[in-house]
Amino acid sequence: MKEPPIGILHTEFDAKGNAYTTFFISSEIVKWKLGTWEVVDRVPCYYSVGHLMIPGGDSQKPEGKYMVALNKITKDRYLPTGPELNHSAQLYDISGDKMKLLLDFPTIGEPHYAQGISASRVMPNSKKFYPLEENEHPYRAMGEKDARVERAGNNVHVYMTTIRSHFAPDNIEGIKVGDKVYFHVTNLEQDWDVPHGLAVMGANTAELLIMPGQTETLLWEPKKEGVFPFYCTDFCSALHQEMQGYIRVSSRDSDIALKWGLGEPEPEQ
Ligand SMILES: [Cu+2]
Repeated sequence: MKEPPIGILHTEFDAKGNAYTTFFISSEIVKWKLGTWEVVDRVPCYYSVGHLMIPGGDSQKPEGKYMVALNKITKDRYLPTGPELNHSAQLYDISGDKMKLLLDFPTIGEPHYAQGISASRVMPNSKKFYPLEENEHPYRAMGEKDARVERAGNNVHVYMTTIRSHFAPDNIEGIKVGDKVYFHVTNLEQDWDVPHGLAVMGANTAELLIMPGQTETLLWEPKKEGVFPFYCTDFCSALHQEMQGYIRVSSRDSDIALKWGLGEPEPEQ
């Protein structure tokens, strides 16, 4: 007779009235039937198995086709890269009577628990980008022609646009120490996975991340005179490194007029 499993840890369920329980010490997964409680299958895991994940496996509607076993203790399996090693995971097909190992792979940080959801539930609800024509942000700029800088007392509003691979405007002057500069950045991209970012040297907020079609605002309060660079902070194309600009800050009493443009500053518009 087979040894009994030891070190019971975690249980998940499939859609056919079966439960799957991990045994940390005997390193195995045991499949058993609800109601009759009989053990119907056992598979060894290569290392001490922790948690299990069956999509929906802890809900009223388990999907029950695949199961992932998460394995915390994986010494000697992967390259010794430092104090912590990769953990391992095992993917099983549980659609038949017997559990079938499909894949054994390294993963990072066996979590205390993991949850899976089928792609077909996520895909219809996922957004590729925000349509620009639906952007109702009060400080949006709908195209580069709309890009501009406006002063209202000590408040300066920069209506900025981003598209691969430049900002508009990317050269600004006439900002003064003590101004509150609001960068209202509209990402003009209308494509999947092309966010742009904005970081300005000396800003208290690290960066903005602007999704395609959206407008976000970063407040920058320059404390001293000088020329300050700003950058895109989200890798957006091979020319991402060129996606930058400069803003010149003058003394409070300077009479340098507000100017902005692409490349060289252009006369006030
Ligand atoms: Cu960018």
